[in-house]
Amino acid sequence: MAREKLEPAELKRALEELGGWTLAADGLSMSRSFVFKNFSEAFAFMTRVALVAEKMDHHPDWSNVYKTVDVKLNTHDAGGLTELDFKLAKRMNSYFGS
Ligand code: H2B
Repeated sequence: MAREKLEPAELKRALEELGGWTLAADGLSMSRSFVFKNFSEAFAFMTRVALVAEKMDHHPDWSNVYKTVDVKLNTHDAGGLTELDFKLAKRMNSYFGS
């Protein structure tokens, strides 16, 4: 199931395949910092992601300062990382362009 915590081996493989994200020391979340050219691009990214997140009913923990968007993903309901986090992270990578 998409909302079930991934096993350590699956998690390792998924992270390698995804690229650009860092696993937290406790292994329960992953993060990435996206830096854009300016505030408008950062905010446009957040808008696109917000629409997908709402559709997925899966929401990022994030913050924005000027042209930087810091994102932390995990599945609160599962207390760790699930397929949903990887699905959303993949979308973010593709909107960012890497
Ligand atoms: N987002 C994230 N990141 N984790 C969740 O467990 C989660 C969510 N649960 N968005 C959803 C909403 C849940 O609270 C609602 C009721 O479906």
